Amino acid sequence: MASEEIIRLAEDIRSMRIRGAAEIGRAAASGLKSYALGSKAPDATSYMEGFDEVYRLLINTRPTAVSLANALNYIRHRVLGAYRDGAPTEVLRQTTIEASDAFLKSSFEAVKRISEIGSKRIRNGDLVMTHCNSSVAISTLIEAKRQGKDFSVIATETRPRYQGRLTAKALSEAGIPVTLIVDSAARYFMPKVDKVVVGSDVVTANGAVVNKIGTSQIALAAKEARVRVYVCAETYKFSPSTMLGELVEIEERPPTEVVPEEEVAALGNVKIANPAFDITPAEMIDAIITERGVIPPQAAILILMEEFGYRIGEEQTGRVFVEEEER
Ligand code: RUB
Repeated sequence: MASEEIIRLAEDIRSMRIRGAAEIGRAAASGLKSYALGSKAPDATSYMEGFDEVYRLLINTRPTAVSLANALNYIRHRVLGAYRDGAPTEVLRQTTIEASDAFLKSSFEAVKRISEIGSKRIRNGDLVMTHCNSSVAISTLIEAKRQGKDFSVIATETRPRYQGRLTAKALSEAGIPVTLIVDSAARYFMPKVDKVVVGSDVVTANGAVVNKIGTSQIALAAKEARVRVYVCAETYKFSPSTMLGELVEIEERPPTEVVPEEEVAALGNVKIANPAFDITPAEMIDAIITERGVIPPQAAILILMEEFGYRIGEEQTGRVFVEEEER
C-alpha cells in the first residue's frame, strides 16, 4: 500500500510542485526508498506487491521525462533480481534503500561532472541563451561563473508555466547578468547569441532531444544563425525503449495553464492545446554533454548500449526488455 507520504509525493510530481527531469527522477527514487522504510510486509511476495503498486503510481505521474522511468527501473531491476534469487523481506528492503541511495548519489555526481565538462565550453564575453529551467544547464553556467568567466545569459520566460523566471533568478543570484525575454523573441536575439545551452527530458536512440516546448524553435533559429546548441543531459535521460522503436510520449497539460479558468468561457469554441515538450532532431544539436563526456548526438546509441546493456538480437532477454515490460 502506498503511504500518504508517497501519494502526496506522486501528486507533487503530477502537479509540477516537483518538476524538471532530474528532480523528478530523484523524487521517484526517494519514493521507493520511503516505501522500503515504511513497509510492514510480512513476506517477500507481499513486499513486492506493495513495491509494484508504488512503482506504478510513480511511473504514471508524468509521461515524458525518462529520468522518472530510468530511476524507478534502476531500483526495480535490482530488487526484482534479489526477489527472484529468493531473498527474504529484510534483504529486499535493504536492496531498495541501497539502490535508491546509489541512484541519488550517481545523479548528483553526474550533474557535478557535466558542470565541470560543460563549463569549459563557456568563454569570456559569451552571450548564452537558455530555455526553461534545467538544473543541469544552470549548474553548468554557475560553474563557469565560479571559474571567473565573464559572460551573460538570455533566459526565455517559458510559457505557460514561466519556469524561465526561476532560471533567470538563480543565475542572477549567482552573479551572472541575465535578461529575461518572451519566448517569441528568441529568433530576434539569436544573431547576438554565441551559444545555446539547454537541458533534456529525453535523449532518443537517434540523438533527438525532447525538452520543454519551444526548444526546437530555438534550435532552429540557432541553426539559421550558425549558433551552437549544447544539451546537458545525464545518461539517465537517455531512453532505452527508443532503441526498440518506441516513440516518446509528449505530455499534454491542462488548457487552464494557457488561459486561466475564468477566461476560457470568453473564448467560445476555441480549443486550447498545451503540449509540454517538443523534439529537436539530432541535426540541430551540436553536442550532448553527459557525465561520460561530450558526444555528438548521433552517438546517443552508444551510450544507450553501454548504459543499458543492450545488444542487438538480445532484446528478448536483455535488461532493456525486462525493465520496460511493466511500464
Ligand atoms: C522542465 C524541462 C527541463 C528538463 C531538464 O520541464 O523541460 O529543461 O526537464 O531539466 P518541466 P533538468 O518544468 O515541465 O518539468 O536539467 O533539471 O533535469
